[in-house]
Amino acid sequence: MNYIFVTGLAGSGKSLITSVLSDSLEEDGWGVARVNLDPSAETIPYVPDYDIRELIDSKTIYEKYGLGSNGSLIFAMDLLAGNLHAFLPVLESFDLDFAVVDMPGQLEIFTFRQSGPFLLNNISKENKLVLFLSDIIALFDFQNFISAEIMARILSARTNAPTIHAINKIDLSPQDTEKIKKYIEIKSPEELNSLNERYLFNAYRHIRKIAPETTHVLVSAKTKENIWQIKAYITRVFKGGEDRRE
Ligand SMILES: Nc1nc2c(ncn2[C@@H]2O[C@H](COP(=O)(O)OP(=O)(O)OP(=O)(O)O)[C@@H](O)[C@H]2O)c(=O)[nH]1
Ligand SMILES: [Mg+2]
Repeated sequence: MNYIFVTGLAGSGKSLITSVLSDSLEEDGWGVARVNLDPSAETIPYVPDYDIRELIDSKTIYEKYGLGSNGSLIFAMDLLAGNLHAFLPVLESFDLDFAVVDMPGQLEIFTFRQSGPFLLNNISKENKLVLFLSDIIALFDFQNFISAEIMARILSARTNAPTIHAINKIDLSPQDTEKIKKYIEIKSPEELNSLNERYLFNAYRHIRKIAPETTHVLVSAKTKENIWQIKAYITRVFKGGEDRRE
């Protein structure tokens, strides 16, 4: 089974895109498992084939150990990393083409902790792809855009997986969509106005060297615009086609 791990900024649309992308892959004839690996999720917009909250939820941790909401989630992910045997066999029992896995929006588990990369690497050593989501409204200037890019690259490097940086919610702002397209095209620091932007861009260029390939798509989970571009990349990465179910 090929794994698509949906990560990214809090509230960027990870759960909605998990639903929309799974439906869309299914419409193309693929077998898809919808997996919720977010122990802090309150409601999710799809019917999960597996839901980690059956095993552990942040609210119980919060009540039991007296941790705050962020601390509870981090503790829950540590527990999951230490107890793979409790849920991995269920995922492995799915005889399907793809698992689309909805992850928590707390990026610290991927950037500063071992649990995020450990989970991704142990759930699937080879056949995985990271779908990293940002919210177009959060990327309102170049510094925010490049910060999201850096996060996406760090995740890619730490999981050694190809990454799609999906800038979501383009339905909310056609002007910002045009602006982001220009940011994506920037190739050299000389194209930037301020010293801060140039330094950040240079930092990004260095970080890019340690990451496998990443690509960009500008999408809307709400209107489904450009979801096909995510599917095109996914099927290319996994060299899909051979085991397609009709
Ligand atoms: N307009 C618009 N709203 C969206 C889009 N995608 C998601 N949303 C909305 O954004 C809000 C957050 O979406 P979620 O899917 O819960 O986001 P999330 O990344 O899973 O959030 P956390 O798990 O809390 O980090 C919801 O109200 C969604 O309906 C989009 O493409 N356009
Ligand atoms: Mg969510």
